[in-house]
Amino acid sequence: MYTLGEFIIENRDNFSFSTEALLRLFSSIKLAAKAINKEVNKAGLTEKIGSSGITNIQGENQQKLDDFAHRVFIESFKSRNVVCGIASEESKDFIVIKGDQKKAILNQYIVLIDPLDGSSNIDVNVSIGSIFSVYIRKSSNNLSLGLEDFLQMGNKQIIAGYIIYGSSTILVYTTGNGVHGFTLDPSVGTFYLSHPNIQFPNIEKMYSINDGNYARFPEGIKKFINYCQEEKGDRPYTARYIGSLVGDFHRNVIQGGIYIYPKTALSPEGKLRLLYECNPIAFLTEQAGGKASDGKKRILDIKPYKLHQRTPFICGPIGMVSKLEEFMKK
Ligand code: AHM
Ligand code: MG
Repeated sequence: MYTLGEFIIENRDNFSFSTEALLRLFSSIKLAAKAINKEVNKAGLTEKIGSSGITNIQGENQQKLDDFAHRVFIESFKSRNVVCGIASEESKDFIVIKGDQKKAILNQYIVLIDPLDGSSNIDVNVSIGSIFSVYIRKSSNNLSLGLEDFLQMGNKQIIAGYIIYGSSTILVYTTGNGVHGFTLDPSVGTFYLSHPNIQFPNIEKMYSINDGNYARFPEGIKKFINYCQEEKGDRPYTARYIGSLVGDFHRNVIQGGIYIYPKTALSPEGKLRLLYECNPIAFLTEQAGGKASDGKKRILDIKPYKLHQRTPFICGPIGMVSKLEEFMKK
């Protein structure tokens, strides 16, 4: 059984960038994942549940574990001489990391993270996750980092993935050569390959949407929900919604289902953030043989204009997403 490190080395020819950089990046991500996993697992026993008392840049009530996860990721990227800048859901501006100048050749990766996604589920023992997305900086190494290094289209991502803290802890990633999942064995603290080459199955089984917002959805979305509930005759789609993007996506990619967070009258641009939620999940979706859209166009081709930009988000099996797009056109 491959460990994550062994798998990366074994498949190094599939990655067109430096294997050393990839190993350094994952060494940071694994360390952060293990530290967050440990804290999440004992959340009820420590002081770490509940609100931090801060309203974050999203205007949302930040949880203590959101802040903890954010700081853990920053610290674990700092010492590895591979990441020069980080943008996080929990930080208004991007963060510059000054690496060892002698390792400047390595220090050119940009990371965008949602350190702890599904925050509303923290206090109630429901699956939560971390999401990451990696780019190569656009500006030249001897210049300061600028917003343009972070506002890259999703189709320029070189790595994307997530960690789900669920019944077990699983790290799933893509470098553009399929999607692979590794389960943490907590007794030895190692991630082992458990889900090689994840692909959406050939069954369309479920749909995931917060239909408490139904009255405020665009007409096309309402029609698609009706289609899921009525038009499949005696075998309607099953509704499943956790309220953690990572958890909903992970289930849907394994069992066959569509995730939908449309714009609503209250969130006219949608709720989810393009750069560190939608783009990485869209990259994984496409690599798993699915489709990711804002209802009209491909997520990975959206040109970002600000760090915390929101977008409507739909991802799932190609047939289901295309069907939804048809309803949106009518
Ligand atoms: P968060 O990053 O603040 O946790 O928000 C993102 C989450 C997604 O994980 C989830 O799919 C969605 O928000 C749920 O929103 P809602 O409660 O409106 O259904
Ligand atoms: Mg989130």
